[in-house]
Formats: sequence, C-alpha cells, structure tokens
Amino acid sequence: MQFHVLVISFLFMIVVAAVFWWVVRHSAVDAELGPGGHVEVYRSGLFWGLVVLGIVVAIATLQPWPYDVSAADDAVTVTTTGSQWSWEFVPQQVPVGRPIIFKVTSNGVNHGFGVYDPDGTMVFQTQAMPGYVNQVRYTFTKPGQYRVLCMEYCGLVHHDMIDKIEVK
Ligand SMILES: [Cu+2]
Repeated sequence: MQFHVLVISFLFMIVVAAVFWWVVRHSAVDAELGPGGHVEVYRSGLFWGLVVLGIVVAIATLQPWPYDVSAADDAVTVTTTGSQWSWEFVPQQVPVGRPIIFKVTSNGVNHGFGVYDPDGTMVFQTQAMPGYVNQVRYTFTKPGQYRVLCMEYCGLVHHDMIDKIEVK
C-alpha cells in the first residue's frame, strides 16, 4: 500500500513538474533578460529548488505512513473478533512499549472496535467487518486496563459490547 502511494505521488509530481517546466519554457521572457540572462537563471534555480524541496517533503512525510503494518519486527499480533455481542482477543494481555498489530474481523455484522486508555480517552478505532481483516498497529505507552467499546450500532445488546485489554 505504502509503495503504491509513493509511486502515485511521484507520478503526479512528475506531471506537475512537467507542466511547470513547460510553462517556464514557453513564458515570454524580456528580450534583454532572455535565455541566459539573470532572471532566467533565477527562475531556473527557483524551479529546481522547488522540485527538490517537493521531493524531500514528499519522502519525509511518507516515511511514517501509518498503514504499513506488514513490517516484520518484534510486534505482537492480537486476533480480534467481534460477535453479537462480545469481543474475543487472542491473546488478551499485551506488553507495554511493544508494537501491537490488531487483526480485526467480525463473524456476523459490522462492529466498531474502539479502544480507550485508562483515563477514558480513545486511542484508536477501526471497523470489524465480516469477511475482512482490518489491521491497526498501536504501541501502548502506559500500562493499565484499556476499555474496548463497540463503536457501531450492531443490534439489541450493542450497548453491552464492552470488554477490556490488559496492558502490562
Ligand atoms: Cu455494536
């Protein structure tokens, strides 16, 4: 996914750069300051400076792309399944300070998998969908009991679809 976004971004950057290049090449330049003149040199420098800046900014901001959960490191995988009306986590305890990959699915209807820290602040959420496995990568930075609530109305006992994850 990240690779495709990177390639698409670069393709659009090349198109935009080509348009700018064409405009610069075909814009009227004062005869006295024409090609080789200092205005032309300034424009050319500005153009290439912006191209390089654009590439640097694109690379710098795409590196921490949040959806790259395929990297094999010391991450712990938690299989998460939503049912009407309960959650199942395997394992149910996770370590603090290590990346956790939640693989979230449902065996019935759609649910919302929302995780709240011990202070009651939501830390992340994703959809639990039958037939799909959505992945969320998260590193818990403080230990405690994290509450899990269903974030999408899923039937009669939706309000009771509450569970917890132990972070130690
Ligand atoms: Cu629900």
